Amino acid sequence: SPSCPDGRKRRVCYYYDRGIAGVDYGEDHVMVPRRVDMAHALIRSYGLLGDMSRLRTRPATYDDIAAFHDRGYADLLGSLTPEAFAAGGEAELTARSFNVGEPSKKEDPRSVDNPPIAGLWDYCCRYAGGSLAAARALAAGGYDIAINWSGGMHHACRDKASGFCYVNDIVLAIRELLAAFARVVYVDIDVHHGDGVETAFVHSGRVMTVSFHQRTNNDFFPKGRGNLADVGVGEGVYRAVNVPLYAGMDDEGYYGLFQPIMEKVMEVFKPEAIVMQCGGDSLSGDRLGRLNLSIAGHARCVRFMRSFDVPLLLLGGGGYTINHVAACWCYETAVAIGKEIDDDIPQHCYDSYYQSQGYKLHYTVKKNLKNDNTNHHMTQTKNTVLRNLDKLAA
Ligand code: ZL4
Ligand code: CA
Ligand code: ZN
Repeated sequence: SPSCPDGRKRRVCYYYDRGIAGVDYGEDHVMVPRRVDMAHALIRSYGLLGDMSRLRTRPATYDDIAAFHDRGYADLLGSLTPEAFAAGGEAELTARSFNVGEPSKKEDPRSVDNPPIAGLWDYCCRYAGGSLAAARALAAGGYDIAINWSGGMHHACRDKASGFCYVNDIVLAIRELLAAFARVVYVDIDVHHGDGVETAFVHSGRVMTVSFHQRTNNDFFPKGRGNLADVGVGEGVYRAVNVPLYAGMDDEGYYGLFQPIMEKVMEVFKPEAIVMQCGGDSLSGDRLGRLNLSIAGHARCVRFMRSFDVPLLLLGGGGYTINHVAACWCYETAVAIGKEIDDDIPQHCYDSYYQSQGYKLHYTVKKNLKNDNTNHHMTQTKNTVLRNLDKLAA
């Protein structure tokens, strides 16, 4: 059972790089890196910066990135410019072969998940550098919790971009942790399946990956991934855990799965470090996700993982209603520190973004949204996962 009172203070370090806020995926793209700047501005306005050390670090290097990624793909990321892409020819063809700038509808160049953005390599090196520095801070033992809200890009593959993600900072950070810790658990509460991370460690006996996500039957991304029956391969059998959920999932149902499953994971796998991807697209009212979590419900999962008093790396991820995401990550920063913060958002540079939620951190979730998760489905899912985990118990 959890071993440390919630209220106890933890040594927390925090990575923030202002160079990420200006990154532009395109005028009407749903991914808005400025949300990390909004979260940072909130964190500062609540006075939380004084309770954490700021992680200053160099951006990741080519070699850091090529430790996991294919060199041909890293070379493409390092050399591609929007101008070269637009000029067509070899640059465009190469980029598209790595799923960068590849439109889903041939005739609509805007229908691109992974655009050839200006400053792409710099962006990747900064968010990946933050996750690597955070992992190193935990490995060195100087901190209990490390935070990088600009990281959590869980879909990036060894040799291609996917789902707005170019470099998989999570895989890089876990590899770094494995140099110091025998076993690492990865838990992913983004509304999408953490496919890139699961694939990277699907054979590993030292990394357990757990994803809670909206079901990916036909329409939801990434198609065909994250089924209850996907449990890992070889040494990794029963070390991949997938918890598919239907639309409309509320706080109570979510925690009713999260708490017993993660408690069992901690009991049978005994990880020495935890990496948590805190994608804010599982929140109620997200532009892409259809779950119905409140900020309190989302953060309760963070508080639960914190309670084990095992080195904890907190990362961002998705989140497409940017005022909700920024409020959520600010609140979760306070949870990490172990400090209560007021519901009234202090006056600061972005406060007009919070008008629609009455300038409150904890906005109200949808009351009339149908919850498609039946008690039967949730019980079945929980029991199947717990039975699989039992097979790992000695
Ligand atoms: C958009 O409005 O399911 C991109 C992407 C750009 C601008 C205008 C173009 C409109 C939603 C998404 C057409 C967009 C069509 N613009 C996008 C199979 C798809 C091919 C691309 O949170 N079209 C692909 C990826 C997912 C698909 C989700 C989640 C990341 C994370 C971690 C990645 N891709 C169908 C969709 C828009 C856009 C509006 C979009 N893309 C929604 N879902 C996807 O897990 C960071
Ligand atoms: Ca997930
Ligand atoms: Zn997502």
